[in-house]
Amino acid sequence: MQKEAVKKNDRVVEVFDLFIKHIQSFLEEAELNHEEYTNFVNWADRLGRTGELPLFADVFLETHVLRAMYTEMPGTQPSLLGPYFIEGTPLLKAEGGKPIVLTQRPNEAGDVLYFKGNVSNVDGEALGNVKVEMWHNDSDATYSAFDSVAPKYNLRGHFYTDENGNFEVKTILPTPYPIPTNGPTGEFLEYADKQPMRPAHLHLMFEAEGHETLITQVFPDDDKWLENDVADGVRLDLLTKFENKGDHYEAALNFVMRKEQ
Ligand code: MBD
Ligand code: FE
Repeated sequence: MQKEAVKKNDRVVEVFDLFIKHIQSFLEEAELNHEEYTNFVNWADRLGRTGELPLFADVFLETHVLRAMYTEMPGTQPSLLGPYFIEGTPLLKAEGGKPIVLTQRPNEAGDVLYFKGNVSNVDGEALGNVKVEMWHNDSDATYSAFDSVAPKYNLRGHFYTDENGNFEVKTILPTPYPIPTNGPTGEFLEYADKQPMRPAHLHLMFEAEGHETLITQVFPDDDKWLENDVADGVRLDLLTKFENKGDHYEAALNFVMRKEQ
């Protein structure tokens, strides 16, 4: 078999050199000894073998990538994609003048939530036909396709904004979420004395031609975990009131997309 030629990647060289430079000064400052280093390698090995590497990375690192990229930019702040996004969700359409219903089981437990919004861009233009991907957890705080017994696409789906950039979807309230504590990530939480909770949140991803894909989350503005989200995904412009209307809740938020560079 012929080996394919592998090209040197300048970005890899640049990033690896930076990584080593900072790791060296980190190791000097932390005064890590060899036993601690071995403990770390064994723990990281378990993290990989248990499939928790994406969880750990998205909880403890992703927020810093986003802050470095986006804090000073106009438009809606992105938030964490997280480890629970999956492709291939059902296309949802409004039927008979009723709102779009996010994929759910018959008699899905939880309080009904109507969530609506508008999508525009940084120039103030309304964006019709934007693909909106939405996913969130259920009343047991579990995500379909991961830690839930529900069908694969439960509480997941995608739909399109109307010609004025508006959408409305019927779902249930998301639930504050404890990240898994029974594996290496939980082991780390215990040693680091950190709590495992994320505030309740809706995951949303917006894709529009000529625009940067916006991956973000929406949080109820009265959630008790907003100030100590284990994953540090809360941003002020992503909070909104989840209003109790008696037999259902209503929430709304508008989203502003950046143009593609
Ligand atoms: C989640 O539900 C989540 O959204 C993130 C970012 C990390 C862990 C669990
Ligand atoms: Fe989540």
